[in-house]
Amino acid sequence: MTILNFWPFVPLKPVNHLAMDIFAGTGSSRIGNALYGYRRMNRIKVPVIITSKIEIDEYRNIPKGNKFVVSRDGNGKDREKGEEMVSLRGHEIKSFIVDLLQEHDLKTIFGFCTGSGGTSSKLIPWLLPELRIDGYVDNATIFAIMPNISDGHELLSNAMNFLEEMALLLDNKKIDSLVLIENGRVVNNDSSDYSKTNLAIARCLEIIGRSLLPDSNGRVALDPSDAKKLIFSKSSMLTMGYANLKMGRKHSDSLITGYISDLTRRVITNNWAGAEIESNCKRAYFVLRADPRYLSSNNLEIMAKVAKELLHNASVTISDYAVPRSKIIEVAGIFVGIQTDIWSRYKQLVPDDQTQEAEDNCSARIALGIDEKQEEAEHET
Ligand SMILES: Nc1nc2c(ncn2[C@@H]2O[C@H](COP(=O)(O)OP(=O)(O)OP(=O)(O)O)[C@@H](O)[C@H]2O)c(=O)[nH]1
Ligand SMILES: [Mg+2]
Repeated sequence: MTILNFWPFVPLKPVNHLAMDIFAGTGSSRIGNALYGYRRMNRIKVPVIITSKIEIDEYRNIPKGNKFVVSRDGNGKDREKGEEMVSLRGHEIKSFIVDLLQEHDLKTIFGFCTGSGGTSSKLIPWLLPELRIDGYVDNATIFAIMPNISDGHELLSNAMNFLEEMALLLDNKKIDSLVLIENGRVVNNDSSDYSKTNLAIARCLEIIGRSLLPDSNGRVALDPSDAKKLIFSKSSMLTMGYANLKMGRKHSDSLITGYISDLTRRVITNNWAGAEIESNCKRAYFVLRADPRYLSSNNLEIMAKVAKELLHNASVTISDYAVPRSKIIEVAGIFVGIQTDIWSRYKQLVPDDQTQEAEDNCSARIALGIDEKQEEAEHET
């Protein structure tokens, strides 16, 4: 007698992570915590957080063993202090990261930092080239979260120095790519606590990450090696974009198609580096995330059409990821090979002799002993 086994044999798939995400400092770690709150993210990448003792426990979505305390309470936006910290603790951090890379058999690293902070803006640009030169990774990408133009001279001039250092790293091929994310360009930017900004950034990263995984039918919307080439792009400036729409009650198919084309347009025109990407973007990758009934070939074709109309010189790839019963339609995009005027925009706001001026203003007021209240009272009369 033959025994028929009706249960299909489903081998447990080993988890093959694509990359390591390192989040250093306050802003980046909060983005990392938001990102790894999403289901299955930790099947795509391995997260690591490097930040101060007073903050480390906030990041509950990151496994304990993947967190490293580098200071007591940060470096107070002082990049010189950050550099000192790197020379004191850098090699210890490096060996912590090397162990994790080897444990997970990873050769790709994404390092997140804020361009204006004291800790991350020095640590990540030191760490990634170190790992790359020693052959521990063969693809090192820096994700730089850039300050709002309202953040004040000190932070903007930090960010300008950071950008100059990034230009050197890229030109000398010490890193493969730089992804620029300007806080002020993220939809719903909320500089009072950044929670909405961080969620929008995390959504975008989650959608792009998940688009690389097979869906429940084992289908990958895109040839995974093509997608990986695009996402782990080398020697390029990149940026991203994200837009969503909450659905109400029933909508006609044509209305939905209109919404999707509008979201695609917004992702391009409100991209996160404020760059004129229409003429200079070389490659673009879009993902539509929605209930499966909205992922029709017609809707995907409309996205491609809108993207090609706006991005004249780019090769465009469209992908999708289905979430049954989702009430939100979301579009995320990556833009490769962009050019931006970010440094000169900051420069216009930061006077050359900023520090000198600040000292003079301050000392004159104190030297003349002007009573603030007295002065105000006189203005009022
Ligand atoms: N997107 C985002 N940006 C943030 C957040 N918190 C701070 N920022 C930005 O980050 C910049 C400051 O960098 P931090 O991340 O605080 O700096 P750090 O690397 O922790 O360095 P130190 O605090 O100096 O030790 C500010 O210009 C803000 O624009 C956040 O939660 N999300
Ligand atoms: Mg900090």
